[in-house]
Amino acid sequence: MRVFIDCDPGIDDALALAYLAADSSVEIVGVGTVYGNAAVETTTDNAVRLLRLFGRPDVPVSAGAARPLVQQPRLAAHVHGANGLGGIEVPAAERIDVSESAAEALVRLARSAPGQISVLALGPLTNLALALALEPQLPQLVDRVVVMGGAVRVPGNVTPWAEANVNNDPEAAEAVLGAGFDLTLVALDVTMRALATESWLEELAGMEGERARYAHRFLTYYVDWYTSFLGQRACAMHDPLAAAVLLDPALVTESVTLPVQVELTGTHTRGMTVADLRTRPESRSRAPVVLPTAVDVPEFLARMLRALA
Ligand SMILES: [Ca+2]
Repeated sequence: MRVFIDCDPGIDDALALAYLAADSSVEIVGVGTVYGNAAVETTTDNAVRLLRLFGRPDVPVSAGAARPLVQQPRLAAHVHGANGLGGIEVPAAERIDVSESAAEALVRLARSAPGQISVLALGPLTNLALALALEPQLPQLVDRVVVMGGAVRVPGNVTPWAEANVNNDPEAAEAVLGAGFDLTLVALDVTMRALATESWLEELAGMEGERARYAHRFLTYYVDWYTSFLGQRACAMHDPLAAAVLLDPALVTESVTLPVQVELTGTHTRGMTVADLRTRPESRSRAPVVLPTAVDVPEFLARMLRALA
């Protein structure tokens, strides 16, 4: 499988990178970065460091958008730390010289191998929206797109209604959800149930090797923040779950297929993902996306541990 990863590392982004990097059947054709969990300069530097840490130093990293299409950026230093990785210093790595933006890189790669490249989007969707503006045929040129984002039939996280990636650039998310991609939306509907629990973290703590050690340090920081949110010592594995669903759709045990739009003008609900729940396809307002509603969480967590071994 050939994958382009667009991300804002980010602690859970780091785990998603580890998950994909550990699978020798995955060719990571490029990584794009975007503001989100930290500023884009930081997420770019983190992506370069993490790819080296996880054994993929040859993957080119293209810096992407520094801000959303319309609104001002809101960074998540309170969740991911000032350096985006919980203050944990990952060894510096040399960055391959890349002159293209993330959007330009994605368009070039998609045009060069029509139908062969899958996209994993783990941050605000600004780069994908910019790529669509450059190449309106992008939905036909890429294979599958898996997006971590949205909260369709559950509460939001950054607002009562909105999930962070969508809320960080609602206009971009709306463009991507309406573009006609073969798209799976790994939303809070499932990620908030894919929790790394205390016993899982203990198992990780007992593992040897650099990857496991770093992952445990990142997650310890993340869990400290999440504990106040969840009321238990655990954290939601948003981005790695999206990576796992991309590699193996069979991890999804239940899903619905429905059109999803993003609220752009609501007084309280801007950034909310709004689904058309009507069951008659002919009444639908736009092309549907796949929304997983249940996943095999124990199997996913077992695979995550194996990826870090
Ligand atoms: Ca992310």
